[in-house]
Amino acid sequence: MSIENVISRAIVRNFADKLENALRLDVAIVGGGPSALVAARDLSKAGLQVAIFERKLAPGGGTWGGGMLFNEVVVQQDALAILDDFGIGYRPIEDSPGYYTLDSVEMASGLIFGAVRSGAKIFNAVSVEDLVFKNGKINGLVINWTPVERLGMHVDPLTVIAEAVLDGTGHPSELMHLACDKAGIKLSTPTGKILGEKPMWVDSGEASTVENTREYYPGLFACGMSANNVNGGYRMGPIFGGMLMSGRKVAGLIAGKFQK
Ligand code: 48F
Repeated sequence: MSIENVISRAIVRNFADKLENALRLDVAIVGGGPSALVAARDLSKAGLQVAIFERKLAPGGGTWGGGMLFNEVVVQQDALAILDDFGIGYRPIEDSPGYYTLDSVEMASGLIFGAVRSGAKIFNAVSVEDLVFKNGKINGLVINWTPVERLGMHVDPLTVIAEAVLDGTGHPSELMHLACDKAGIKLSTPTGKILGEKPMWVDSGEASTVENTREYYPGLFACGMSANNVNGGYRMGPIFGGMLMSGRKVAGLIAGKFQK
């Protein structure tokens, strides 16, 4: 067999294996931003079968660009243990005890590497276009290639079944919108609907990102900016401790359900 065939066959077979193994998951995560990557690592370490489906070619979400493309971000003391778990470095900010800065490229690549190394699978360039909703419970995802979505090609999707689905889609809360608008689900918010993100207030937004991280309907969880948007929290800009702690919190909540 020619080397050209060896390369192509190995890629096709291994990708097919990877995708086939992900058709039935413990936890299906949508979006590969910082909160989702922390959740994926923690859930895999807890022994659960986890995959992330990320629309873009490069996972990492809003991490790469730092603040206004200055590729540094800030974290607070409470989140340092998570950075340590991933082996990501940071430096104290002079005159501001409790706050640290780090290279956003190191953070994005470190979170991705940590999630994959823990056993989570990442399917990049894959968009989640719908939910599986059976017997009053969210049961999985409907996926398609991002280029198919972008070009508006009339191509039917494939389906992934999962015990728990995590909306890590960031500001748009895409799964929560699908749940409300298409499945007619009442979320466990004061109105049953998405409350919507409020303007910038860093301290409040950081705290509410973690507080708002939870299950909003049987089988449907939210983390990171998606959770904050669903439950009406303030935005916080390029400080990432809340995102990291949200990922850790949701992993604990989901893992706890599997232990019952
Ligand atoms: O927004 P994002 O980085 O998620 P996050 O963990 O972190 C938010 C911060 O980056 C930042 C912030 C911190 O101060 O406010 O915004 O909440 O990443 C969300 C990811 O989800 C992907 C999207 O491409 C991005 O990488 N995504 C969104 N919708 C879909 C999706 C979808 N339908 N299918 C697949 N991926």
